[in-house]
Amino acid sequence: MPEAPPHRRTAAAASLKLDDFESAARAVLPQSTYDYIAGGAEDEATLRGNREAFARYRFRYRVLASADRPDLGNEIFGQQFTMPVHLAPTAIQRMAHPEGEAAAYRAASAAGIAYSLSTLSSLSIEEVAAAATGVRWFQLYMHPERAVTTAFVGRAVDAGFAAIVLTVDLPKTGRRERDIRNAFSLPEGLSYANLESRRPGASADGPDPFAQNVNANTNPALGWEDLEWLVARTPLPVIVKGIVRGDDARRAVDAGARGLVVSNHGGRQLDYAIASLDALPDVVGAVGGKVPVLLDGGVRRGTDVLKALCLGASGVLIGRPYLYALAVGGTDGVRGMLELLREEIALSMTLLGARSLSELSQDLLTRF
Ligand code: FNR
Ligand code: LAC
Repeated sequence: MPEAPPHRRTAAAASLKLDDFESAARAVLPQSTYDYIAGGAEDEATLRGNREAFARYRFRYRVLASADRPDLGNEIFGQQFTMPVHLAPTAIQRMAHPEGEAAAYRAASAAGIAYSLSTLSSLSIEEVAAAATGVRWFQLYMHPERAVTTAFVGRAVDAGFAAIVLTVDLPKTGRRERDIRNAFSLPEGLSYANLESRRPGASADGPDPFAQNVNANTNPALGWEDLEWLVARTPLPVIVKGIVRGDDARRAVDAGARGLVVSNHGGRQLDYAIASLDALPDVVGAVGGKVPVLLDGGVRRGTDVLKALCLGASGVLIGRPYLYALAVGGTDGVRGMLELLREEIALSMTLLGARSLSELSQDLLTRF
């Protein structure tokens, strides 16, 4: 990998918390790329709401708990991870850094956590699989043509992906006004590497060229029967991403989902959607421990991770923070960001009085 330009290295070194990577990335990214990553739908109420929900919880910590060497290890789908944080699927990562998805996956692999590859990636399923050996999950947008979806799943199986993450909160792309203002489109020189021969037709609708691309490759009429169809045709566990209700959670599990991600797509889809953290208890209660429940949306601090786990999550995903770290420092940037988060989680567990993740429970929280 070519050495990062000096301004990128300095920016990464100066980051003391996840939010610092955002300001550093903003300085090196084109405005329209930064807006695409940072933005949300319409009034961006859900984007802000995801953060506000975390701030409403406070810890009722335990003392004299001898939690000086907390164990952050956790297991999902029989796989052991070094901490309960994984990388969420996000589109076209070469927008952030020339090595894109390969660089982010290498960082996840080195950190001992899972990497989720988006259907809309800028390196192919096979290229990413060849970049590292850690646990990789494939995020699926179901295509209007089932044959295309079948081919994606077959390629993911052949390339050693351990799970399919089916995203269900994007029948159509949300209205992202920053992107409309910027007439945002795929940057010059990048492509949807898994969809090479499938450029959108002129009829694809959407307010900006990027949304048109996405809409041309997703099925707006997706239903429960499509989930059942997918489960029946894939040998991998299917994780459903984008659930915010207990009844939908139960239905997904009944349809064969082996895991769920409580998510509102980082506030990029339905605006005024409930904050992920606020949706979590209902989903956890409905699922009753049958499958692991993950959460994403607004996780920026070690304490956020602990709050989600206290409320019953088996782990969390992060999206934007690692794209910013990727922009400022490639693989090293993402590694550095993950180590920062790991240190925050460990210190907060010591101060909270929790020796392992299994000791985290709702009893340690209060909400106002
Ligand atoms: C996303 N997200 C997303 N989700 C998905 O299932 N497939 C995708 O291709 C994308 N693409 C994407 C691009 C960008 C730039 C962002 C910021 C997000 C949603 C993502 O997986 C996750 O749900 C949110 O990013 C979580 O919120 P935070 O951590 O960004 O607040
Ligand atoms: C996004 C889509 C591609 O959120 O998932 O931008």
